[in-house]
Amino acid sequence: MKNIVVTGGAGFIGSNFVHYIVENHPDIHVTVLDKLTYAGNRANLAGLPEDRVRLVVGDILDANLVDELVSKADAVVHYAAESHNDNSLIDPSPFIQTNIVGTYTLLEACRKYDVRYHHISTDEVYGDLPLRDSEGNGAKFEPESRYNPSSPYSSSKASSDLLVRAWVRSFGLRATISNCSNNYGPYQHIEKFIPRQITNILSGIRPKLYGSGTNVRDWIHTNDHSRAVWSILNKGKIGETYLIGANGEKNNKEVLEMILELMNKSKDDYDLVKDRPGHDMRYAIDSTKLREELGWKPEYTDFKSGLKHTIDWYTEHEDWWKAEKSEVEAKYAKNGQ
Ligand code: NAD
Ligand code: TDX
Repeated sequence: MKNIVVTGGAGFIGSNFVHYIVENHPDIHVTVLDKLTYAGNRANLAGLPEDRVRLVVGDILDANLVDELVSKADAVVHYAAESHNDNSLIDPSPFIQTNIVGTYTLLEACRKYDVRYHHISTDEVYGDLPLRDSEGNGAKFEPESRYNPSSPYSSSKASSDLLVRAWVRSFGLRATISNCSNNYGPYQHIEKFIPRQITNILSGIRPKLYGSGTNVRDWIHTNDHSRAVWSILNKGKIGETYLIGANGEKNNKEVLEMILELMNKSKDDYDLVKDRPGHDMRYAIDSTKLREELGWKPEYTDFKSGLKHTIDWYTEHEDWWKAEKSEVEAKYAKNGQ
């Protein structure tokens, strides 16, 4: 494998993967295909060597462009997506186009040229789980868990996963799928929970917690996600689904209180706001298959320390997020959040 196309490589998790490749795999050339939507940012790839990384600004729905790039690739790693649940509740249309039709466009090109394809997906395709019982016991998602998505975002991702499965079975496409839990780390768009709260505090705005804050997310550092994707791309079994998670379950209130403490604010210095409609209660990943079959394990096992580094990054990179802050908050305010 020498030439990899990374779609969505100017977004949060995709750009982290591109950095990971450049730093760890000197023989690989990456072509990033990214539309640079509101969530994509050239700055996420700044400083990377031009002879190793090429950014092609374009749409995964552009079948001619996709055909041209895929024809020269050894593998495609598909991150590009509309990724925010709250946006999907306001206007599902781009989610259907990019996440479903865009994936279809890539699958057809990979089928035509017999190119290895890895599909980046989310644990949200499985719906949600009840909170743990009083003894702390609770179910987790497994690769065979039933698909049961809740939002336009998660149902569009579930649809794309099913297309991949069908292309493997019907056309013999050499594909794998990974479903990862909630990522955190630098370069995450400030519409998302953790960066929104950090940049609120840095901007003198009170953090906003949906509902009562008891919803649980299973946090993983985005660097650990990138390492897992690399393992699956190279060692994963064709046709298989791998779940990526780092045993990072925390409820939103706990995470927010940790951010407030790390930023020297009082633990109750936030607002409870309108809940998200259809808000998934709990996500939790069983990543045994990935750990046992491919030998992956997370390196970022201390969430508080990872969070502290993330806070430091947003504090030091105001120029990366400041210009967008008021627009993002105005959109939330219009929605009562
Ligand atoms: P992001 O919104 O930060 O980045 C998405 C990128 O895709 C942007 O650079 C954007 O410009 C690009 N893009 C959007 N539409 C496009 C199109 N039509 N053509 C080309 N490029 C387009 O998203 P993220 O949080 O980095 O998520 C990346 C992937 O990982 C998504 O597939 C998402 O479903 C999945 N995922 C995310 C998480 C998470 O916690 N954020 C967890 C699990 C899985
Ligand atoms: O201001 C907020 N207050 C709040 O309480 C925001 C923006 C969110 N929340 C809550 C909603 C969720 O329970 O925090 C939790 C995390 O919210 P998001 O950051 O929007 O993430 P989530 O909806 O869990 O989805 C994320 O993980 C799975 C990514 O955005 C998806 O792309 C990924 O598939």
